[in-house]
Amino acid sequence: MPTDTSDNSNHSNNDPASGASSLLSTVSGPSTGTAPLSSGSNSAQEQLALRRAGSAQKLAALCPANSSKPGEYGDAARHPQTGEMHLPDDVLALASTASEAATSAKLGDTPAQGVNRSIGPLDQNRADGSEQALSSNQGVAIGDNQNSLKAGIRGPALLEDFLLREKITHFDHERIPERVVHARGSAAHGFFEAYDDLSDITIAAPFRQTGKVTPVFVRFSTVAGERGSADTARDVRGFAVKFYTDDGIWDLVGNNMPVFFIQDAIKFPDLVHALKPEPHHAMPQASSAHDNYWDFVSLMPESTHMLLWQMSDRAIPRSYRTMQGFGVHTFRLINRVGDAVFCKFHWNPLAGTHALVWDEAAKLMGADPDFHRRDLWEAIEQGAYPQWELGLQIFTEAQAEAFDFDVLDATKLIPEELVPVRTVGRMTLHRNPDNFFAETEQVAFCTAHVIPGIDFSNDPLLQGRIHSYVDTQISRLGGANFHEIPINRPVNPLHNNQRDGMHRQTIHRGRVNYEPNSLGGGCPHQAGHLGYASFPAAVDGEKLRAKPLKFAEHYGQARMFYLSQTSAEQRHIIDAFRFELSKVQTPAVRQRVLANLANVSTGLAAAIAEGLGMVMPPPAPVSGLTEMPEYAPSPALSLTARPGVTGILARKVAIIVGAGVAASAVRLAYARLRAEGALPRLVATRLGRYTGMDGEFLDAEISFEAGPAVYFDAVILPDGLQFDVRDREQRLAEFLRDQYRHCKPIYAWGSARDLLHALALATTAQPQSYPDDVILVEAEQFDAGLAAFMALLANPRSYARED
Ligand code: HDE
Repeated sequence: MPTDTSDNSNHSNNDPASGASSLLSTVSGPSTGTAPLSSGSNSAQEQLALRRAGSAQKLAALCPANSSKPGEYGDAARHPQTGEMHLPDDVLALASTASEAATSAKLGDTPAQGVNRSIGPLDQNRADGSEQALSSNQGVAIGDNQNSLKAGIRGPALLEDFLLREKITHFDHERIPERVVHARGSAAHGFFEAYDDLSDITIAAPFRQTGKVTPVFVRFSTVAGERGSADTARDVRGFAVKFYTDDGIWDLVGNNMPVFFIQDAIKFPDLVHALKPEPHHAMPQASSAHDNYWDFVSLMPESTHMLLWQMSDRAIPRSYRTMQGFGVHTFRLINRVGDAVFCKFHWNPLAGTHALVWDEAAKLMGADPDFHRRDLWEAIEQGAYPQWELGLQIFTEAQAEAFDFDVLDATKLIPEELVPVRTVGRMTLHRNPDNFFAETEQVAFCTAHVIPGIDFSNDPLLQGRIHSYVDTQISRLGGANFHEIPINRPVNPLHNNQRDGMHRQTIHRGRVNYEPNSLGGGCPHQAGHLGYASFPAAVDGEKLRAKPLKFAEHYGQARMFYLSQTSAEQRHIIDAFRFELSKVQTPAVRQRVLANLANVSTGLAAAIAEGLGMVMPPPAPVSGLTEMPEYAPSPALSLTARPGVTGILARKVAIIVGAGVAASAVRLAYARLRAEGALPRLVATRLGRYTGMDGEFLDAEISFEAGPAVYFDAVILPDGLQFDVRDREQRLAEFLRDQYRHCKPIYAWGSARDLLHALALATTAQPQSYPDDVILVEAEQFDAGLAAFMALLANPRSYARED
């Protein structure tokens, strides 16, 4: 007859006759919960087993049935309940083992209840070897790191050399698969501060109170190139932000352009195959300038808008610090009472939006493939912390329906004139990673990582991304436990019943790894209304593969973008198309691109055709399913709309020095630039000490070979500077020509003006204004000239010289 054991809560911890010997076995116990035989005096071990079993029984008995069940069905399920939870009366009730009180240097303390010690600050994973000796991965001190173990001094190496083998084996496995896109990237730590309390709009933790600070880790990247490719390639830039919020990880995985090439995730592998190096010869690296790419995009007219962004100066940013970021898709924000609004995310750099010019970007690929990585690193080391403001475009579903375009179509943006951007906070990057691999390489961004208050829209691109990112981390980071890599762990406690798998780090206490349970007191229990709840958007319709009609219009916003650019920006777009298409070898592909662009602007298409020596084809047929809306130009789409507010902070200035220059004035200029956060450097033909005209000396910091013109945002030529006759390669002349060609401010005073005249880079001796950003002044006007130069430097580059 079955015995009811539910009343065995009096299974006393110290009752010597309560079945201890049975409990020392791992199978079966007395049906009554009491011992069939008593030894009379229980050992310490038996007493622990009794305590554990007794308290487990008590805990399990608190849950005679699953009280949550009825709430899982029908309307009741709309409001998930908090799971039932009970506390044990004895910590041993939840222990894996009755022996958990045994401690050692390895085991640490007795486990604490309800605590996940594997998360928390990264300190627990940082290692610093200073003042330490070398050791093996097993902690054995290494006496000799120079010689392998040999049989005789000239003899063969021995298989038994476990130190050699451990070291080489680890080395053999140092590389992991690179990201299939966005392989090349750089990252930094920082924090986000909320300007306002947005809880009326969203319960998302970073926006819950004014001044709320949330740690972030941000990775910037290019898309096409491999891990070692050059930073300044023409490309879209990734702008991925991981927020370590009080409510878990939120990843806003965006780009520096607000639209995308395709409308449905199912086309992403095609796009990336076409973009990446061609499969037969694996060329070109980090470049879209090849047949496959233009073949594909010209057959996908929905990419036209994004192509204009990609051919614009946005695709060659001056720095990661000077580009915008966008969440691209429409997301949802949800408040406490469950109301939802739609939202687009914008990051606006306080340093302003600045770009390179193409010739400069191309030269930088050779001179410094790490240009953006170095720039980010150096800015942070210097204390010139990169900052962005976060802006939200908030709109309702009803508003969205009235737009000419579909907000679920990622090839369209919402003009700021239509829905203004509300600034809600600021992000500051203030710490470089300790270790590139552990942090920047192993960070795993996933669009599926959302927190309460943030939800998806039905954008078919976003829907596919929700799957892709988690999936890719599993192969890239070697298994399902990538969330346990320190950089990926949340800062809030995390408890669930997921277990095992490759490289599992967490050591779970207790035997319960399922829910519902009574043996674990029901824990970890479901969070109910405090947990994540998807917005109950209504879904209706047939199961089908199709796009909404508004998705069928591809040119209106491309035209808006083009018309919103300054004439210099438009010229750069034309030049970029000419360059890219000149590298395409199949005339029919070039033809198709032109035919698509003819629908955007005949002027644009004709200018490109002219550069390619082609006759303009007729415009590509349009679907006609949706009228092309007439958008007014949107000034916010020009890079000039955001000059920035941080002045000359982190701008790099070359001060060319040599024997006989006005050294005291150079020192003054250097100090003034530093005082305002710029990074001046003394550049010369060769390193060493130069004595100036006034007897002061200057130590050159970098030579022309190591610091070519493309490294610098501007150049200063001091009085007394001359061409070095020994410099047969004319490096100073080349330096100045590049500075001039790349439209950067130039300041020369006194006799140094002659250098520019000699190179025909300046026409007037002393213009009153500086229309082409070349400042030439007499020696006595050094101060005024420097002030004018610093004012120019604080502004965006002027492209007047190109006209
Ligand atoms: Fe990504 N994308 N993507 N993407 N993406 C990846 O995830 C993918 C898209 C973006 O610094 C991959 O971890 C699909 C749009 C950034 O680590 C992968 C689709 C936007 C990063 C992936 C898109 C992005 C990635 C490759 C179409 C802008 C780098 C490695 C549906 C909003 C994040 C990885 C970092 C990386 C898939 C389209 C941004 C394969 C399927 C649109 C910034 O999962």
